[in-house]
Amino acid sequence: MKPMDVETFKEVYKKRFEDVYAIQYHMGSTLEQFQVLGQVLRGYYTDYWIENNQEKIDNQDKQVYYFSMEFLPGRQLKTYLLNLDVYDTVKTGLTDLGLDFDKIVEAEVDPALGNGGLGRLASCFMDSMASTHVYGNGCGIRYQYGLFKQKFIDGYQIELPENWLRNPNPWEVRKESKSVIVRFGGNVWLEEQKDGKLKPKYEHTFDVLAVPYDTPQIGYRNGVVNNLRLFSAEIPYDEESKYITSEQRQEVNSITEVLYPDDSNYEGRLLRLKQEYFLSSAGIQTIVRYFKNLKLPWTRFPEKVAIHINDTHPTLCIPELMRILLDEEDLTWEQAWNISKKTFSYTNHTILQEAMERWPVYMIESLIPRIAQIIYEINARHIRNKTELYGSELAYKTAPIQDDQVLMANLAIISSHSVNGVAKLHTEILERYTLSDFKTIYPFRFNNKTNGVTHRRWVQLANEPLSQLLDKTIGEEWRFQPKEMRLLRSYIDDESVLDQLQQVKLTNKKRFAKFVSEQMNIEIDPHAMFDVQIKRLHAYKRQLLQVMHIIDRYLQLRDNPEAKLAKRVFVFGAKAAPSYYYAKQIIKLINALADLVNNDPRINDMIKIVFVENYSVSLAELIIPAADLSEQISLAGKEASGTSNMKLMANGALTIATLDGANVEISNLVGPDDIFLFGMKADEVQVLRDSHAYNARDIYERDPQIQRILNSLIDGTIPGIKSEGIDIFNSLVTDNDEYFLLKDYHSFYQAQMKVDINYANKKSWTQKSLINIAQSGKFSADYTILRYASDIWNVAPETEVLQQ
Ligand code: DL6
Repeated sequence: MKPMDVETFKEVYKKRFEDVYAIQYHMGSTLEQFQVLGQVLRGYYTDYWIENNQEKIDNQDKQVYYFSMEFLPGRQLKTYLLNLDVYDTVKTGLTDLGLDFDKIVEAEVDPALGNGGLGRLASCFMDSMASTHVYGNGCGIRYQYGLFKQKFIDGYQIELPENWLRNPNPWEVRKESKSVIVRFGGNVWLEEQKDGKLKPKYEHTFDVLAVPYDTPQIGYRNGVVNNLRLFSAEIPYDEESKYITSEQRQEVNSITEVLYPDDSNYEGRLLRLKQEYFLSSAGIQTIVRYFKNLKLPWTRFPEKVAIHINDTHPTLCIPELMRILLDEEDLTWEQAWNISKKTFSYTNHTILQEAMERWPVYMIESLIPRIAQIIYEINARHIRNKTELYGSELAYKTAPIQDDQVLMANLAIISSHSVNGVAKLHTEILERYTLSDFKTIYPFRFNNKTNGVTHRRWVQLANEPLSQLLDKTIGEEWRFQPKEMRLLRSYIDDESVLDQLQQVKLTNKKRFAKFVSEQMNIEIDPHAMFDVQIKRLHAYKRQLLQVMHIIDRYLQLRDNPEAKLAKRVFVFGAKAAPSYYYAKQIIKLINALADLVNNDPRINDMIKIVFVENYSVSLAELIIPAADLSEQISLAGKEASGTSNMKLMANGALTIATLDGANVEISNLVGPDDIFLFGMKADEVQVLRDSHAYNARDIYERDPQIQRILNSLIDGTIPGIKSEGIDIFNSLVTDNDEYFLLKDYHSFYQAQMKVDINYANKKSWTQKSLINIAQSGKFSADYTILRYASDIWNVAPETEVLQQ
């Protein structure tokens, strides 16, 4: 990397500040300071970026394109500083200049261009691709408004628009010259050419300009700069567009205006379909243009390009590539199909039926008629070929079109060369149940790629005290090779290291407690156990199970303030989809319970509830290092993987978990003594559900502990709730408790009591924490990416990062 010393940085910064704002550098606002720092950094990294782009063309290295409707990058500044190896230089320089580094960092807007796990994973992957020398390009949408800003008013969630572009974004570069036209609607028909070939003709289409904005993705101290390209919809600058009406103008703008605020429920809205095609078409056209510059025959396309589809949302990439190859490049169907299949791969992120995308055929037909024709052809050929080989039943069951709907997962699976799940258990469930028909037809297409997280953001940056302790104890190699964190294991009996680890945790807890005191006016004791559940609010994730547990403790303490229970701070961070009424009721319940518990002198502050508003990547960076206990309590079989489980583990939290998603792998790595497992296993859940024998009311009526907890929802114990208490009570008792909370409650409670006992023994708790940290390196997204690179994308990065 280029050297940058503190004095040079200071001079460059001051000069730039004065040039831009025409005032002395120390007179500027924090936002101005951030903007100038952004510009200085940009001046520093653009050489690498240009070089990398040129090398890409010169060397013709295979490129990976990662298509995702969501990227959730968090603030970029610290990542850039760290990865460019100028973190200390810049921090010292700014401090020398009398500026507040932390405040400048906070001036950056945290772009919420994703809902949760899926978008955050995409961003971890971007960081890891650059850091492991995989030439990866992100393709997404530059939403003008990200995920809504959550406010609590009287305990209810209110959604406000999140205009993340309110300040200039110093990292992005508008590449107007690289814009492409995306065509919607109109009529299309096939016309015979002189050579006898059929070519589509279009009329009355509605054309939209897709303008790319590029943001660099800088590798960790390796000089690699990849690209995240987000497309924005604009009106084309041609003659005809002069006559565009204001409704049409609004129609264009709306395409990239807002991110759909849901991650677990499929919403068949036309605008969403437009967004999906807009991204797919713009991205694929860009790739085709790049490939054509290489001047290679089309058969070599899959040698130079791998296209990955992050969940089914960008599946229209497949018929879009087919369209271009057939209509514009004159390839035959067989040629185009072969190229396409070798190029695409797809990741499934959910088995929730309600999240599976399916679009009515009529919608696709009217919005993108040529794409509809291609999907019909894919469907017809699939049925024909597979009927011959496997019989018509299997052929029809796996067909992309069923009941006048296009099933996007089916389309993605039959048109890709690889389909992967995101944790071992999830992939097993896909193969055995959800996608078993496809497994019969394509036995070798399925594979597992357990998710990962980047330790650069989640440990090196979020937890500097821990990072310094690791450096001091095991050396710095872990920063390049997170697996080397395993070396910490040998310090399990080292009193000094254990003491220091406790100090690290306390420092982080104090930092969070200060935030809670200043921002929420709640005083929490940093010596209490910080028990954390941070994730989207969804019934299957079972925040309500934790609520039951809190009510249980509260009632016990109210009866007997001397009850032998650990002092705990329960931390929640969760947004509910605006239309998800039940989830919003649970939010209200948590807030009402917090009001009650936090202000009841009878329980001597033994319980505090902190429900942070507007949970985000930046808040996660504050909460995770402070966590003692990580709640991963979804109903087994429902959470595909989870990634907060990995981040919390890496920061020394112990996990209380069902054997769901990647919890299974965490449990195997740390061993049964260093995780608190409870509840039914996925196959037991399946058996119970299939048996139709579950009777929640029966449990409620026979079990006094559960009865007391549930009654508190309806008997006025929690004064802040109104109809929510009754509705939630009914969901559990009357509607038979879809996610088996009552069934798992006792096992959960026992595990929580075990947590209390273990927490009382500080030394052994810290030893367990140490083991969790030591084992967490295996969940580095760097290794996950290397597995995608070798098994799926067939790219061989020149990297020294060890494979797992
Ligand atoms: O793979 C990333 C992430 C997993 O860790 C979560 O377990 C899973 O729920 C989430 N899936 C989605 C599904 N969205 N849709 N559709 O967000 O993916």
